[in-house]
Amino acid sequence: MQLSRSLKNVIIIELLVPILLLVIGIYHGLMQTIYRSGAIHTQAVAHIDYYKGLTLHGVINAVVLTSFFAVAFGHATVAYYLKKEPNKIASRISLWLMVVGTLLAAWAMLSGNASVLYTFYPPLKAHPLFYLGCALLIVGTWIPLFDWARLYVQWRKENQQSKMPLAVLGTLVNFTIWFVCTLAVAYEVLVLLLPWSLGWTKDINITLSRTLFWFFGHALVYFWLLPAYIMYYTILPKVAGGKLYSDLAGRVGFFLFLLLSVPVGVHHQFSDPNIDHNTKFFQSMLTFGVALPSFITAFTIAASLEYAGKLRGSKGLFGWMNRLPYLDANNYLFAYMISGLILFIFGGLTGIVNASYQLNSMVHNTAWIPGHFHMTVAGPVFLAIIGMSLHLISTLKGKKIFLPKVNVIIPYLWLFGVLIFSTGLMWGGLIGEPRRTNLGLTYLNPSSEQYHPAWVPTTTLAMTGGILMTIAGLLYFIVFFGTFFSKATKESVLEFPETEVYHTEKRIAFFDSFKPWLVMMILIILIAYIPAIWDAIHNSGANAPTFSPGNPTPGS
Ligand code: HAS
Repeated sequence: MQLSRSLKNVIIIELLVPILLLVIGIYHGLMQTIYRSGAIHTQAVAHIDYYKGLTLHGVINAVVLTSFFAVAFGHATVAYYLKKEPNKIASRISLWLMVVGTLLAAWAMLSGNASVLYTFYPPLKAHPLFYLGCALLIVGTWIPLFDWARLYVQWRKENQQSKMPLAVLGTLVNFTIWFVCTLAVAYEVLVLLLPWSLGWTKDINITLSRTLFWFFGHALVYFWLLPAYIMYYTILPKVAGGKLYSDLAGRVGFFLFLLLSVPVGVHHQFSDPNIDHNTKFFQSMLTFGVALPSFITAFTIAASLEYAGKLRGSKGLFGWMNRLPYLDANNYLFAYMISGLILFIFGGLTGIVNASYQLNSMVHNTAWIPGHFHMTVAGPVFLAIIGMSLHLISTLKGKKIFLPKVNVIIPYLWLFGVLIFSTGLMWGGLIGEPRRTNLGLTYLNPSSEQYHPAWVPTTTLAMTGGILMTIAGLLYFIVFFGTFFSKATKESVLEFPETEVYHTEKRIAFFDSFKPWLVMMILIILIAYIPAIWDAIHNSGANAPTFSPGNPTPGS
């Protein structure tokens, strides 16, 4: 399909900006592992201290990369499947709001005025421009949802009998979740954080801020995940050489995410004493519920891959696994997606450990947690993003992939890197290793009285994984920019490998309409969150003053 020049440029810029920033994001990832391993015993390297680096790492990789990509991929998906282009002016306004927001937040972080990590929990305070930048970035991502919804309504009128294309359903579900969850963080930023940061208010309600953040924060992880799921359902079976086992399973999965992605945020606050245990228990149960669409996906995609393997001549129960096109350089999307799926088996299982109310108290705030989330957001999410960014850049610019044989091994290198890295973190977490701590200054410094040798092997393992991940990242930059700057050899088109379905399933109106699901979504959110917000307002005690190293406890 041909795209207008305007939309093509918007998509290309939305892919390019975060991949450029990713150079900084990946560098700071490596630095984290080095600081933590005790290989260096310093507060800062090249004038960038540990927490400034960690903030840059989290914000660039987890917020900027993912949201720019979701919008770019959403534009591409909607245009491709509905055969209708998003509005030119709306898509440009959205892009520029996102770019300006990112630049403001980047200035605040790089100048050392916003070392508050990607969760920006008060009483850590950032410069007002950091909060403003985040708000603009979010508003920029809202605009496309309304435009795509308009295109979908038009399409529906013209195609009354057809099922909504699965990729479009996934995109609209994802951005609806995003819109709803970002309302809470917009309130947190505009009503609580910004006035406090501007000095208009002196202190802040910590539990309320955290509760509003996590209303957004866990739905955020599904906003990261769903573009990858759209690819697993609509592209992966095709590039594997098979068909999608069930399109209906995908629809059920996406609608379950719509219901359950938001009302689970309190599972990040099991240790917050001011929220009632009944609310925590209820949201813990809903968290097990939100694993359901992923179990459905695991089954459906495994069945689709098994079918592909059988078509390729596999024998026996698990023979299909040996027949898949793991190293086909012309079919590299398969390598990126399967590596992400393999990581997600472990990322998902560790998530279920976190969700278990009692087990959570063992792992909360330990290195186990980054071990879990690197097998999710740095697994299926990251690999799908970078694989698809390369695909879109090469097809939209009509370029051949630079170094295709190197390209196809990058995801496996990343996969092994993350497995080693996360094993180190989780092992460390189970023996008490804290997260978000420059261990090299104290616990991993033999000359410190706090030296804790039990964490030497765990952090060394994590650093080894981090080095492998960095090598994979560097190779990716070579392939991506090599492709971007090479001479165009083909016509510029928007194309996706399109999966066929294994069997035609009846159109079920319930799974082809948003209305009943939106009503259920709002009801479940109200039931889960009214008590949590009530507790956050009424049980929080006095507001807290701004954090400083000497307050609340004297810094060393
Ligand atoms: Fe999580 C903390 C629970 C999924 C990200 N999570 C985090 C944080 C992040 C994060 C960033 O309940 C840290 C936040 C912070 O900074 O404090 N998480 C879960 C649960 C799930 C889950 C139950 N998380 C994700 C995803 C993320 C993500 C997805 C990013 C994209 N998480 C938690 C909890 C905490 C938490 C607590 C708070 C912990 C604390 O105390 O702070 C579930 O959605 C997971 C369900 C997934 C599955 C896996 C299905 C497997 C599939 C692969 C199949 C493979 C095939 C290939 C088919 C059940 C789909 C086969 C072929 C071959 C060849 C082998």
